[in-house]
Amino acid sequence: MQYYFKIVEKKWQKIWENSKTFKAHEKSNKPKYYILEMFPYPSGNLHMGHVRNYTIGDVLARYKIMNGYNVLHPIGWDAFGLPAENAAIKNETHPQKWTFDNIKNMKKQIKKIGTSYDWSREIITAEEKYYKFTQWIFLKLFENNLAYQKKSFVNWCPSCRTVLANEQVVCGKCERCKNIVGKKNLKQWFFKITNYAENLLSDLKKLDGWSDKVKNMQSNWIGRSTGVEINFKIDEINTLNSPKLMSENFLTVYTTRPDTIFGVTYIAIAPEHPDIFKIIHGKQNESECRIFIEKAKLQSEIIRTSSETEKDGVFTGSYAINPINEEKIPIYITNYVLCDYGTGVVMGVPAHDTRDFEFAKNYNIPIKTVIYPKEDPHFEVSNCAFEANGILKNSREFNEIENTEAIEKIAHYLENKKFGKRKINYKLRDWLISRQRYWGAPIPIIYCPKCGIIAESEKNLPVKLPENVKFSKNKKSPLADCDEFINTTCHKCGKNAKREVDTMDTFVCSSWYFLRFCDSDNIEVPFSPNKANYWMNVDQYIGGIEHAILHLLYSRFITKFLKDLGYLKENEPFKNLLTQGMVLKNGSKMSKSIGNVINPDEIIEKYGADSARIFIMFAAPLEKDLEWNDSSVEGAYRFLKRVWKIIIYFKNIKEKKEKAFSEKTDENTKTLKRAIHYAIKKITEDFKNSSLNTSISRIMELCNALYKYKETIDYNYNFNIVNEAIENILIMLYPFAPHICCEMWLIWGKETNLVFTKWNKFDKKAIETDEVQIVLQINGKIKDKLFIKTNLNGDEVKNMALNNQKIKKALNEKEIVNFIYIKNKIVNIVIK
Ligand code: ANZ
Ligand code: ZN
Repeated sequence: MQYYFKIVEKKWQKIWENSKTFKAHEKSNKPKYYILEMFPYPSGNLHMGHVRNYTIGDVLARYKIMNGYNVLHPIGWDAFGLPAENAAIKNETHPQKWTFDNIKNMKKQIKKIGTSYDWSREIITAEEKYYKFTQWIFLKLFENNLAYQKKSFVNWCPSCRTVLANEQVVCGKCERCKNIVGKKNLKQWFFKITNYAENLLSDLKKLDGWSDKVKNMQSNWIGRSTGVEINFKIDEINTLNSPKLMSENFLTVYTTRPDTIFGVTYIAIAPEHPDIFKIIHGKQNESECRIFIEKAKLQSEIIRTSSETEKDGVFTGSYAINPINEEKIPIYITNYVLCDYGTGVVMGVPAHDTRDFEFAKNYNIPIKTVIYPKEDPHFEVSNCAFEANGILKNSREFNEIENTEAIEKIAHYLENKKFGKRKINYKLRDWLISRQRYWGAPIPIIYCPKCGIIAESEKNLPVKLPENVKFSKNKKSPLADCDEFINTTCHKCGKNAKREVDTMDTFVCSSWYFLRFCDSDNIEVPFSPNKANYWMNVDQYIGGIEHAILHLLYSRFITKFLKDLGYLKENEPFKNLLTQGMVLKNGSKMSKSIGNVINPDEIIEKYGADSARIFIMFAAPLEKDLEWNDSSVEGAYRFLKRVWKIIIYFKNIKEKKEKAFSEKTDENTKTLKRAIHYAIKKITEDFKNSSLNTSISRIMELCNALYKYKETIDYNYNFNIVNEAIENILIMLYPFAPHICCEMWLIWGKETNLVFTKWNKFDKKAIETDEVQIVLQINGKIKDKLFIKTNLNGDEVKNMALNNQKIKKALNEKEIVNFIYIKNKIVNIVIK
């Protein structure tokens, strides 16, 4: 009987599929466990990153079933998005066809890995029955004033002809097509995620099952900042050529460093600031200012705020008055101040802020030191800004106060004098969801000449994507050209009206899909709260670190929002989060352009899914990058053959020579028993700690112990212990290599279903031992390992060590200077 993985894998995949083994049910006495891998974008082909992601999820899902959980393990497709549309233009296929063909192909590939998905819950976000409810979520947000329209400057990729989120702009270039991203002023739809900024931040504390790394990334993205808004009066005396500015004309700055207010030597204002034209109107350099403003507006924020970008600006001709000392200071328009953070105006303190320092150097603005380091009272800023903590000077009654304290004192002073007020700001921006593209969920909004901007009525959902549209390179969104789509009637007044032609960012689709899996067939509502409350939250979520910010933040936002509306009990979607590392080949990420892509199909064809799974789980800790290695896959395959071989060996003996099995319990039996229970203990711990890469080697060790038993005993086997070893090898190997284990389980004569077999608890007694393993070193280098009885004294150990063959050889009669023995751990022999 040979191990033909192709036959075995096909056979079991069919059995699981036909008997709906992994179909999840809400009715169960077992505790629920919801395990989810980030659903794939149907790009066309599965890559090794997918395989790693789904294998990890599958191992955990199968393990949880064995541990008595009612497991939900679903999968679906994040099917809207740009590539489908770009492919449509390039290859003249319809995005729908391109997408669904890809899904079909990738589904076949995923099934070949042997994954335990409940395929009856499969969802495709581009299907009407799904995006109907994505639109429903839009309507709910709109009803609650959390979806709004605003004209704003957005990142615009001229080649993809669409708006990009900040994170889709990498080093000022479009993440997809690598063209330089510009700015465009467009009317756009936003979700008011900023309303949830504080919750999104403070609830991070509750997420014990998330890594600090991801939590920090989220926290930095939300970017809570506490500071003061200070009003600087605009000086009127210098406005001779312009209509008099009103006396209540102020520029309000936002600063986190009120302690530096005596060091302010200019005001910097963002080019997009709404009051900018009031300030430059009629000034000598008005036209120069206008040119600068237009230029700066086209630069993306990422470029503008990069430390490499030259700090650029232009003097407005106007001045402001510092409220604390009535000093007159010039107002500059600068590229490095952004309009939509704080107030869009900054008080420039060149002595204590690096950006301000660079700017001041470029424009010959005075630099006034107001903080000195404790140890140097005569300190003056010269080569670079002094940003560290210190003591105040040149700051009147605040002199000689520590600056950390002065922040409080001056904030208090400013508030008292009504010069300003404390303010909390967030870096987090509202979520721009408008996309000027076709392949997305249409935004369910109607423009009615009589009723204005109104939401489509819930009963008219979905607002369907029309199929017959033209894709061409030069036009805007194909929807903007599709009369059949645009023209509609207003559900309020019955008059002719127009539809919104923007579609939603695909992050909207993926911000709630984990809820849909709880009730994927529901055609009335996105999910029944009962079912969602049964399954939610996701107990274990697994995906790439590249989604650590946006996808997770948006999912958390939508979950919190739906909870506030009463549809959900949980206010966090993902209890535990595992971010798996990448799959590398020769040290770099697999990519077509480098030509180092390993095709999962070929690996499975050559070695089988079980071997590929074993390799993937074995080769690296889950969160670390994994270096692809063909010979290790081959090694995994040889290991499985070894497992197969020994089980067949014992099966044959069991059948032919039943009498060869004894009941006697000797030292060998005890040793094997210890190996079995030690493995159970360790692998169970591995699962608890998500450190599964070590589990395979533990199973290998157990397998070796069984081989050793077979060789030492020579035919007089204790059947009970052999059976216990084989059973546990199969149970513990099963989550990793499910096909071969199910087959072996049958061959070994088991009639139960291995999938639902209970994971064993280890027997404490069996692993108790009076032996420990110590290492033998010479000059700190390990030469051998040795089992010794724990009660040996130093001399006895010394004797054993000096008689050890490897030590003898290494010593080679050299003089021993020192002999160190750390009890039950290390022997170190020091030689010259
Ligand atoms: C004066 C000052 C002096 C500042 C100093 C810093 C150091 P966070 O912590 O990120 O909130 N700032 C405020 N609004 C800005 C905008 N729209 N564009 C660019 N920069 C802006 O940073 C707050 C600080 O960033 C503020 O404190 C302001 O500079 C700047 F020694 O004010 B500070
Ligand atoms: Zn109307």
